[in-house]
Amino acid sequence: MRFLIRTFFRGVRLILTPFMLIGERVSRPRGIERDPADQARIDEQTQRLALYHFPACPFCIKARRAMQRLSLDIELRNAQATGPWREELQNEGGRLQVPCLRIEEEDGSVRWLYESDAIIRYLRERFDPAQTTDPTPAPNSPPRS
Ligand SMILES: N[C@@H](CCC(=O)N[C@@H](CS)C(=O)NCC(=O)O)C(=O)O
Repeated sequence: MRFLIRTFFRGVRLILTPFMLIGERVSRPRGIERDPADQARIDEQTQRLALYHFPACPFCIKARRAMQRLSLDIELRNAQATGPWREELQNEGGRLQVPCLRIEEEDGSVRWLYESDAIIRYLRERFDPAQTTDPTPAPNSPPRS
């Protein structure tokens, strides 16, 4: 029975995947524009971030759209297929759930942030100039510079 249910959902996902990917592409939000020096500074910071995702997961699409809106060049690591990213997410992150943002802190320590809403909140707090007055900081958010 479990096998049938899993196969059913796998089939649904297979059918929906191209539509979701096309939808994401055609409705890609316009990213905010920064002056080149600011963007270069942000690009340097985002080198320490990586998003573990599945291409057609709706929660991942939501997180990727937030990244596009904020013009963030964050490495995407596809954890759907068996491979190093999937293993790393499971072993080091603690569970196989996407999206998950791997955050390398200034001191070299690594934090794994699960839940699309928490990820988006973290990115907005850190990189959205319009959010800097948000009175409710994300858990463990870094000090603002
Ligand atoms: N509440 C979570 C839900 C995330 C979620 O359900 N992700 C699914 C993919 S869409 C997942 O990781 N499933 C694990 C699996 O399929 O192995 C969020 O908002 O990030």
